[in-house]
Amino acid sequence: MRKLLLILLPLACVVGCGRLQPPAPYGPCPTDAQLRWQRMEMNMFCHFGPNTFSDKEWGDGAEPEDLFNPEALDCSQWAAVAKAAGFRGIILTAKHHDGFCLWPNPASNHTVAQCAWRQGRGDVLRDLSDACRQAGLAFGVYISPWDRNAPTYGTPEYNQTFRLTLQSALSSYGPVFEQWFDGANGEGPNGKRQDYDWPLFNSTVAALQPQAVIFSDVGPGCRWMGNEQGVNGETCWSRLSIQGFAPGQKSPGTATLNSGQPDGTHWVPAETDVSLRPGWFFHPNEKPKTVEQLLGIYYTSIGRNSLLLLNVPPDRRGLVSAADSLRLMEFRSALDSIFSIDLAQGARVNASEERSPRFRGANLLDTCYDHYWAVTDDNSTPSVTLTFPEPVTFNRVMLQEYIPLGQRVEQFRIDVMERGQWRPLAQATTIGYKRILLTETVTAQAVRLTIESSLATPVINRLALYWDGIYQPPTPQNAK
Ligand code: FUL
Repeated sequence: MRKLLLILLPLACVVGCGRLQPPAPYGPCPTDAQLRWQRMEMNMFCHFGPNTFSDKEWGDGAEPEDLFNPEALDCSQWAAVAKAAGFRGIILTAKHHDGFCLWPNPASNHTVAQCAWRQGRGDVLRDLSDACRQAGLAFGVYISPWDRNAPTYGTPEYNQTFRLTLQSALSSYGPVFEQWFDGANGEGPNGKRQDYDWPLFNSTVAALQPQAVIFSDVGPGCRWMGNEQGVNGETCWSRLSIQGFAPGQKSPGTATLNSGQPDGTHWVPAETDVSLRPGWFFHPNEKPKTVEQLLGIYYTSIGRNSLLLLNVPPDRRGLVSAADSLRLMEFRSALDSIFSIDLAQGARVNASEERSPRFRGANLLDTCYDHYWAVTDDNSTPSVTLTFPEPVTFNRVMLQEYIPLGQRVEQFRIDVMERGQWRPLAQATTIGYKRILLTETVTAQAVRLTIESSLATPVINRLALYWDGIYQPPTPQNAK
C-alpha cells in the first residue's frame, strides 16, 4: 500500500499541478509590443503632404516645396478628433512617394525646411507627436522607401540615405508605436528602381524604437492584409511564413496575406488600412464613407482578427474637415450603441470541462483580459453553455482567444435554445484576438459555443452577445 501511494502521489501531483498551470503556449506567439498593438484595435492614418495641395494621389517628386502651405495646421485638432472617435494612435505619412518630408530631415533637400510655410521652421512630426502625447494617443510614422525626388534613388547610396532618413524621423519625436513601410517600388527621378535593403531598414527601426511594430506586406511586426477595401478573410490567422519573402513584388500572394497561414512560422497579425474617403489624400470633391459602410468595415476588420487603420486625410488648411469629424462621431456613437451592452452578462455558465477553478467557464463573461476559460491539454473540442435568466435578443456574437498563448481554434459553432429546442445558429473558422459573427436576430434562452476543431487545446477569454439595430449585412439579394 505504501509503495502504491509512493507511486500514485507524485503522479497525482503531476496531473493536478498541470491543471493548475496555464496551457503551454502554442506556436509563435505575439511579443508584448504586438499584443499591446493588437489591443489598440483602431488607429487613425493621416495622409498629408504636397498631394493634399495638388489634388493628386501620387506626386511625381517635382512639386515645388512652397506648394505645401497648411495655413491653419493644428495637429491638436487631429488628436482631439481621433480621441473622441475612439482611436488609440495616429500614423502620419511623414514621407510619401513624392519624397517631400514633413519634418526637417537633414538627409534630404526636399522638406518643410526648404519651404516658405512657417519660414522654413515648421515641423509636422513635432506638432503631431506633441499633440498625441498631450491627448494620450500613440504616435506612429509612415515613411515610403519609394522616393521620386531623391537624386540617389536607384543606386546603393540611396539605402544609406534612407537609413539616415529613418534615423532622423525615429530619434527626435519620442516613442513610435508603429513604423509603416510601404512596399511600393516604382521608378525614381533617374528612371531606375531601387533594390531596397530591408534588413538594414528593419534593423535601423529596431535599434532606435525597439517597441515599434513594423508594418509591411510581410511584417515583421504586422502585415498588410491584401486589399484596401477593409475586407479580411473570414478565416484569418495571425501567423505567416515570411522566410524568403519581402515587401512589394516579392511578397506572398494577396490571398495568403488575407487569410494568414495556420502553420505560419511567425506571428505577423493582419492590419487593415482603408480610407474614410475614396482617395488616401484629401480631395475637395470627395465625400466620406457612410456610417453603414464604416460599420461594415469594422466587422470585416476588427471583427475578423485584424487591427483597423482608418485613414482620415487632413485638408489644405491642415485640419480634419467638418464632414469627416462629424462622420467619425456618428460612427463612434453607432459603435457605442451596439457594443456598450453585453447581453451575455448575468448568464449561468456551464462548461463541458474546466481545467481548474482558475480557468472556469465563467471567465468568458469576465472583462479582465487575462481571465480565460481553458480545459485539459488533450481536449480540443470542449463546449460551454450560457443560460439566461430571461431570453435575450441578439444578432452579434463576439469571441476572443487569449492570444498571448497563440492562436488555436480552426472551427467552431454556435447553437441557440429557443422555446426549449436547440438549433444551429452559426458556424465559422478562426477566432484569433477578436471575432464577431453577424447572425440573424434570435431570442434565445441559452447559447452554446462548441469548439469543433482546434490546433491545440482552446483558450478563450471572452464570449459576448450584442444587438445591432443599425447595420444590415449584405444578403445575396442586396449584395453588390
Ligand atoms: C499604397 C500607396 O501607394 C498609397 O498611396 C497609400 O499610401 C497606401 C496606404 O499605400 O501603397
